[in-house]
Amino acid sequence: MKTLKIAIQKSGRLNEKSVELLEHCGLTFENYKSSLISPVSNFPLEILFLRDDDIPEYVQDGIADLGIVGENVINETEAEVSYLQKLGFGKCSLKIAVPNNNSIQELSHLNGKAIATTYPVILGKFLKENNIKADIRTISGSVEISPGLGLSDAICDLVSTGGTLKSNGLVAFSHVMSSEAVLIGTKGSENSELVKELIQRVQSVLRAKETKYVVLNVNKDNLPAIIKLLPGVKSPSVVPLAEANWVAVHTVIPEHDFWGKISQLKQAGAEGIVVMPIEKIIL
Ligand code: PRT
Ligand code: ZN
Repeated sequence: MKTLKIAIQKSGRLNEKSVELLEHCGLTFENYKSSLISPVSNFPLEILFLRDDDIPEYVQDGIADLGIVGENVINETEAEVSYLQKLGFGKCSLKIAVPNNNSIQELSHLNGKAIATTYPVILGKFLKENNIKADIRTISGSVEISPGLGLSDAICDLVSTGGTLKSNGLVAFSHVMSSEAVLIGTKGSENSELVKELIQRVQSVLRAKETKYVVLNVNKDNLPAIIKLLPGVKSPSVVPLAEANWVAVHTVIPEHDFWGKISQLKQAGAEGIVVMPIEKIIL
């Protein structure tokens, strides 16, 4: 059977979460900082540890069958790959920012100005789409200090918390793209049975992260009201308790409306609510 290769970032912001995701998929491998390639002992897969910038092209050319990388890097390299699954981490936005109190406050003000970035391809397309003629200055890092040094009027860079912009006296005024880590594959790789199996495992881990397992006790009189509040995977399991007329309800609750749902359950008579993380949900 063919052994697949998956490329992940060797070190940096996506490394830890990528390794964690593969481990949660039940894959066993050594994660030595020094290794460039690590075989998985319980699945026909090898993990390649690379610079994130190289991952899209390795996957496009089939040197790796799969990769985990930010959408920003895929778009910048313009690699022809299949998007297999968004992964929900490494979230950030590519934004255009200018020094505080600057006269540049809308896109048209960028005409004739210099913008420093490490994303010349994405920025170039964005400016073209918006009919702006600006001078793109491609630099390899520390973009945020370039206006202060007089190298540019504006910057185009990734923002997550906004702390870096703030501490450099910059303010964002235009959103270029949103990005998160994605699982990509060589075009056509999605038809391979092994790749399908891996995607299924990844999806079951992601689904589990989005939900919590909840057990609560309730008097039978209040059970109909509680059940109405619980969508569950199918319907909740109801287990009798030693105390007469009381039952335990087992269900899953989506993470996004978790606290709202818990307070509704309490109001409807739920007691002794226990909440547990879920490892996987296999549908
Ligand atoms: O060595 P290698 O080439 O592999 O890594 P790298 O240094 O090129 O990338 P790395 O590890 O910094 O980032 C990897 C990926 O993480 C990026 O391609 C994005 O997809 C994603 N990501 C998410 C981010 C950020 N958030 C982020 N905030 N990448 C970079 N930043 C930087 C940004 O450039 C700026 O300097 O963080 C600063 C801003 O952060 P805030 O929180 O102050 O706004
Ligand atoms: Zn990089």
